[in-house]
Amino acid sequence: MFSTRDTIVAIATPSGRGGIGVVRVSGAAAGQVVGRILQGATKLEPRRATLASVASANGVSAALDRVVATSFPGPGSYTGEDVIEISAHGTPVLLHQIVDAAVDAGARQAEPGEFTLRAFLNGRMDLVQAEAVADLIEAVTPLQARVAFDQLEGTLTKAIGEIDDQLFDLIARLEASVDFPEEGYHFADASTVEAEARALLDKTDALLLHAGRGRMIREGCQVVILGKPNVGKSSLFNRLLGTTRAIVTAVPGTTRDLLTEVLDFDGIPVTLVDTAGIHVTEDAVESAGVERARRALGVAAAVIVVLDRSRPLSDEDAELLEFTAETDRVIVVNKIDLPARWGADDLPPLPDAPPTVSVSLRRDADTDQVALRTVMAGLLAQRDEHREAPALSNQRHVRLVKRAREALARALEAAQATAPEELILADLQDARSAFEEVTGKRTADDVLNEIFSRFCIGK
Ligand SMILES: Nc1nc2c(ncn2[C@@H]2O[C@H](COP(=O)(O)OP(=O)(O)OP(=O)(O)O)[C@@H](O)[C@H]2O)c(=O)[nH]1
Ligand SMILES: [Mg+2]
Repeated sequence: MFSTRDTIVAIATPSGRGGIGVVRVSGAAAGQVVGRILQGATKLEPRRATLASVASANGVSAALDRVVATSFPGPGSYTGEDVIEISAHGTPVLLHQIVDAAVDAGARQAEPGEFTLRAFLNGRMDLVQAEAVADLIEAVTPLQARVAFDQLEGTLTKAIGEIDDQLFDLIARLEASVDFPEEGYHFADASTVEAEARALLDKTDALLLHAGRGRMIREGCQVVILGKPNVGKSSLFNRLLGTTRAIVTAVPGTTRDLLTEVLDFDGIPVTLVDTAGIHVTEDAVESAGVERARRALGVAAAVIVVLDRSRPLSDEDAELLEFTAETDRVIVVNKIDLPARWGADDLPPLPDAPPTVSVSLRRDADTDQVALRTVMAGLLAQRDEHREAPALSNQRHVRLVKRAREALARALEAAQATAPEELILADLQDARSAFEEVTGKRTADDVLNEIFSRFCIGK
């Protein structure tokens, strides 16, 4: 890994043009570096915006721009080090020249995520919060931003911290019992250990309870539209997106490949997939599309099965209903503006009783629109879920908390069987180390590399 002692510099604002662009410098030599490239401001007062000019380090060239420089002395800064932010005009060439000037003056170009890595290494934030910075920057829906911001504010850190404190306390008492057996006195008797292990397990379960939804908010999900040819899949796709993205024609087999678009559905980024109509075909291109449609089902969080009420139900419909039975699904009965050729009783028995809406995608009725949205929302919100933002959303965290949960379950089992304290201790310590990996109290270098390399430069 690169040195964490250098003074680093990078453009902190997005690439592209803007009213202002910010160059950030962090490290012990930040003051010296910036002092060499600023003109007209001999001293920057802490947290005070100062107007100055910026020039190359050797001072031979003319000034590059008029800027506003602000100094944030460590340890109270973002990185915990001395930080200086230079706000210049937001022109990429100019910002690069300022970075070059800072490099000539002794700074090093920052690696991706390096500012936040330093904040983590200097104890300004834990790993959960550092990851939340990346999530917040990447957020595309307001709910994603909120979940990330909650984590940045420390909600998950706090929840894990509480569990960790209790674990520590229990471990300490158990260790004392092991270390002083001759006292004839147990610092923690079996029933207390059992009760405490159970309480810890319950708390961990509570954390995991909404993790599924949390992941869906953070990573989004795929919803695949399936149906036999010509039932109105592409019409539905377009309707949900509110654009005419997919080609709709009266010819069956119009859609031949997968079409995907992302839409914000109640804060969840949903990748909607339109597919080729599923049926038996001799046409090589079309059958490849059908095969893809079947495969898309494999990664889908949910499916929308479209049925056409103006044509008799066929074997293809029955087959489709059968092979989607294992996935969360809704049924859209389309073309109700035309005479009905079948009714609800003609459908094969559907054990999961999927929500069903009847619509006409040719006409433009608000009632259809509302019905579709309600059904989709129900599908994505997972039944009795309350609307609180879940604490766990990151797959890395979920994996570790699950590992901690398993260790706690083993500890509880051992306590119930009044197993020797050493055995219970080993499981409790496993649980603790998993929790500490979430917050970064205990983390291998390669995990850090992996996490921070996902950032962009300047963050
Ligand atoms: N009358 C009527 N026609 C509809 C309705 N919805 C779609 N259609 C028509 O049905 C035909 C097929 O619609 P698409 O949306 O292309 O159907 P698809 O399932 O994507 O078809 P493929 O891509 O060929 O599998 C078009 O002519 C649509 O205008 C509806 O509610 N009522
Ligand atoms: Mg289509």
